[in-house]
Amino acid sequence: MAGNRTFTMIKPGAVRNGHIGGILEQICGAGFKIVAMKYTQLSPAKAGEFYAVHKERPFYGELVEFMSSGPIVAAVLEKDNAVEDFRTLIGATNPAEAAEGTVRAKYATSIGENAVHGSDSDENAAIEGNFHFAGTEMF
Ligand code: FUP
Repeated sequence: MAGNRTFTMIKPGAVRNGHIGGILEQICGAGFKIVAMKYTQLSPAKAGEFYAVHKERPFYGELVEFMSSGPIVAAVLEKDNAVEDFRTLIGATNPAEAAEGTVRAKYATSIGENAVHGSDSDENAAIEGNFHFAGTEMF
């Protein structure tokens, strides 16, 4: 059965470009409820840990540098079929391939700086939410 929570980050590039408000409006307008949220900055070590699955990929170093380069908005979101519906809302990893109107089509500047993260499974949504939030910070 599909779960009802996903985890997202508004990445440093989108924050720098002034898109926090626009992105949150699109997310909430699509029916997602905010269960947890914080404005924070990842250390390189934390960013490296979050993206450890990509450790052997050529872009890993740049990814860690970018994700720790400035503040992010981290959030846990709730909706029926949250993981899949959120990935549809944000569009393809590469904004050049993202469907028109998706968050990445509107706000991402490149595949490496692609505006937002969205969990890719219910299992990872739970792991990623717990990585950023204590139980007392989720409502
Ligand atoms: P997604 O699930 O859409 O966030 O995509 P991935 O898990 O495949 O990638 C995670 C992050 O790695 C992307 F958001 C950006 C970075 N990445 C690159 O920089 N280059 C690539 O070719 C693929 C991913």
